[in-house]
Amino acid sequence: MNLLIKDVHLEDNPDSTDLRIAEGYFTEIGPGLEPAPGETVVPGGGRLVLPPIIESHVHLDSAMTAGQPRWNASGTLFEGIEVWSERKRDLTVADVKERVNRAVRQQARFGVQYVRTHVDVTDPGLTALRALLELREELADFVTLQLVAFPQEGIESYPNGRDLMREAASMGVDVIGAIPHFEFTREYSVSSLRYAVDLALEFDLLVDVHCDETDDEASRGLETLATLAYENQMGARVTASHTTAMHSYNNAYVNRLMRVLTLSGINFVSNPLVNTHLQARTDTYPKRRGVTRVKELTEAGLNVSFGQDDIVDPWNPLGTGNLRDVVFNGLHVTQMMGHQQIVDSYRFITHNAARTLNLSDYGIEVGHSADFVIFDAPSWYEALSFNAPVVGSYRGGRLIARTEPVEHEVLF
Ligand code: 17E
Ligand code: FE2
Repeated sequence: MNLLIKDVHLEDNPDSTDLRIAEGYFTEIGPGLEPAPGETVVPGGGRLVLPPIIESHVHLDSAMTAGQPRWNASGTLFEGIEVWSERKRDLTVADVKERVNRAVRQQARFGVQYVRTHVDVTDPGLTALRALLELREELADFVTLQLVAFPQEGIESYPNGRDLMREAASMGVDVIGAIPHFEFTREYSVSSLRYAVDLALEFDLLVDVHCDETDDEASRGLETLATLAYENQMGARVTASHTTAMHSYNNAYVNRLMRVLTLSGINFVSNPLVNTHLQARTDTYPKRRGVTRVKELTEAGLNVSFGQDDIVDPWNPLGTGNLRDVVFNGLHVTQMMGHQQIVDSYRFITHNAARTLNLSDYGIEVGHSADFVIFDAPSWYEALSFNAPVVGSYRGGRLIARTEPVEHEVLF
């Protein structure tokens, strides 16, 4: 179907524009386009149009398991890992597929069309990975899934951890993970990162590490990861996720660290909702926020995106998949509430995340696939502040999710 979307605000452009779509691609973008024969006209009503929302960090294999077999009572990362380890023993391919199918449809409601999901491979049967590999194909028309081989219980500290990572690489994952702060020793932490980077180079894959997700200021996986990325010239192919220890590093150390971070050009993913909840659980008062230095990294020109991390699982029983909530929380907790910072913040879940995922052909441009979302608000500022729904999510020019705008009536 050929479409003419009339009168929308593209990203942060205050002027109204139109989008012409033929055979699933954008063919013309500009104001005042006239309908062509056979075209269906969709009135945009001055609403905001963004490129598809990107979830750059989530664990779909554990989605919808909160309370199974028990709840995470302490609210710590480590109890979450224990609870998941118990639940993991009962995984079947059918169980994982049923839950992930629900989770991606929930994400679709919020305009998500790209998802990088960390799949736990510290499982001798690699059950979750087998399920996700099937889903990556089955769901490809609706969502692009990027799979990370994620060693939740360690590469060096889990039986056959290295072999499981290698098997996952040969089965066809997109990204190699690691978890240096969970390894038994600092030496293991370093060698696990070397192993992960070498494996990624061997299989020509990306790297995304759960890096220093702890309040321990001595957790310094990041300097090793950035140095390996720099020395191997991997740049944007490498991502450091969480990096919450950076919140607790002393400023003199961060000043030194910033040099290699900048030289390396790696990406960062912050998960502010989850890390404000999981971190600083050993603090009394005052309590640290436990979120990486998003403002300083951004100001230094480094690429940062935001992720949800969890959808109703042992780490966040309240995760919805709606990245608007993540940006909303993230701006507050990182104190990025300047007007321009708010206006720019959709980039954390669109363009910045696209760089993290190494997407090519992302964005609303003539010649690109007609993938976009329409919010029921005229601008990102208003969409964010009034929690406006995504009224339409289009992929290849086809409507794949829609929400009726909410009507409010105040009776005085
Ligand atoms: N596993 C982990 O190591 N860290 C997290 N934040 C989650 C799972 C959600
Ligand atoms: Fe995570």
